[in-house]
Amino acid sequence: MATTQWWKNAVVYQVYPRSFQDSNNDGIGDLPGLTQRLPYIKKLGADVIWLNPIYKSPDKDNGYDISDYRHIQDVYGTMAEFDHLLASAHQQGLKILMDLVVNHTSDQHDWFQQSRQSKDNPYADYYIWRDPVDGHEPNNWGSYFSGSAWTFEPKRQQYYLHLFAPGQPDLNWENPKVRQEVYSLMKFWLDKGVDGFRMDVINLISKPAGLPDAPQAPGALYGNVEPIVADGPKLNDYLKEMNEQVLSHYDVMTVGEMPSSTPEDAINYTGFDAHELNMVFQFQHVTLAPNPDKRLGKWNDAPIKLTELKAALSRWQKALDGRGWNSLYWNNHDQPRTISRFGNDAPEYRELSAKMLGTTLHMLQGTPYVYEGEELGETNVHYTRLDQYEDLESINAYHQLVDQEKAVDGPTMLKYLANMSRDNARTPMQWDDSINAGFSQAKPWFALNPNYTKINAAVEVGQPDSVFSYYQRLIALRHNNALIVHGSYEEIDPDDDQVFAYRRHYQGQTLLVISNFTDQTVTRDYLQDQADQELIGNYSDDLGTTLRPYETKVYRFN
Ligand code: TEU
Ligand code: CA
Repeated sequence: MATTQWWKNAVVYQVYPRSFQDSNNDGIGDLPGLTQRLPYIKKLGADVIWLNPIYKSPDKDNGYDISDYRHIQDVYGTMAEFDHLLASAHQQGLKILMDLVVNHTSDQHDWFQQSRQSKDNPYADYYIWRDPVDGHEPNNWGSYFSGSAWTFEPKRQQYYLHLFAPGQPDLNWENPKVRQEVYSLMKFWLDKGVDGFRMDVINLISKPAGLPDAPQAPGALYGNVEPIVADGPKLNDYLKEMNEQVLSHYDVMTVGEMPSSTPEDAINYTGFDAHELNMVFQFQHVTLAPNPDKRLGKWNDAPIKLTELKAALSRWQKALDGRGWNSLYWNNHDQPRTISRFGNDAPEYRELSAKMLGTTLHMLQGTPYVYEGEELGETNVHYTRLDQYEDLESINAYHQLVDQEKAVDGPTMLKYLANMSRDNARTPMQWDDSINAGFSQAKPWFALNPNYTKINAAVEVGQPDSVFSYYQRLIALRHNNALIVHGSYEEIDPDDDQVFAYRRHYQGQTLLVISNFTDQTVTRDYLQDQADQELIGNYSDDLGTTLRPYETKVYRFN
């Protein structure tokens, strides 16, 4: 089936279901709650909803450990409630992407429960089992969630691989039976009418032959596998087979989460002639300030250099222009809130920088993703204590790096966690200033960001100067401008460490986007000598060559 590439004109809204809307007052978001809130997503102007995993799961990694791909997690509701959600979304002109997590399953999945019993059962080779080497783990691979990536199973006298938690054993994609199981479960959901998939760490599914040792980070096993596991030898074969056997038979959208992939990799998997995926989530703009001490990986609180952020985004814009398609995101359930990271969440600058960051991203070439709460200008929580965290990645990292490795002291690691923890993005949605922010009548599963009394949908929807209204206008601009969707990309002054400016060109029209990433007033002369039509900006008047703190403006030249 020829796809219509509808996703090129789309804006995606990401819903983390457990934190979006509770409907039965158990403190956990659920599908009926999301169904109630579809009009809000429609009002924003989004076209597609990406739903984080809602399948049966022991919830060791908030649903990214799936024990049954064909049943809904009880706390989220029933399959009938999912069917109602999908039908309601389609009635309102919204599509739904499911989250496909097939690099690994839960250790509670029946396949693994049988696989671990012996070396000769029908599921024995559904996972990656290896004999001990000199009585130890088969190699030096470390888990993303700290500790070794191997766990010993006495019943088999073997280790099994888990790039993430021990409760997330990696599937053996070399086994054709595993691939057929995946294609079958994909068809199950596509035949129900879902509109595509976001594919979890899909570029990790092909492991290097012989599982060689990783380039060891000094002194720690923590998360050192990505350099040799990402973009493995058979990834193209698997994605082409998946496309041939499943995706090409449906008019759907696919986005592959690909940690550490480069633009060249992305063209390899999503090039218009690749017949694999439509786009990737790349990580180069959200991994800019790793800790100089490699043992600490992403845990750091060094400021981001704007020139590096510009270089990362420009690299992808230029490389994929005319050859592939970008996904555009600042936020998701794994990233800290972008205002606190790339903008300024101080009260006098929060809304200005929210609008500036939104403009900077949404005027680029690609499909923009808005993560729940981003459209309200939500910020990091600024946690101060370890017991405020819920996410195993953060908690495990603290214990491994502070208690076991003694690679960093506790107070410093708490600063790093506050800056980078995924929990910053997982606090319940801020609907209004009532108790529990209108998210639930019960105590929420996870504490709200205390600023919900001031930052919430009730104060913003319908308020012309709000971040929500600004995002509505950004999305409407994209829906009504082929120049924004299809225009080529031209960066301006890559060495400018205060202002991010770029042009887009299409059929004789030019868009000029300028964003001041600082709290200083600056001037730039490339605004001076041309007639222009200002499409959007976050200040009410236009001072020409002057850019006030976090000022952003977009001009169209015909
Ligand atoms: O994330 C994979 C991934 O790249 C993140 O774990 C990221 O590397 C990590 O947060 C360090 O920056 C996907 C899901 O988005 C994440 O929520 C899951 O925990 C993970 O895979 C395992 O399924
Ligand atoms: Ca609920």
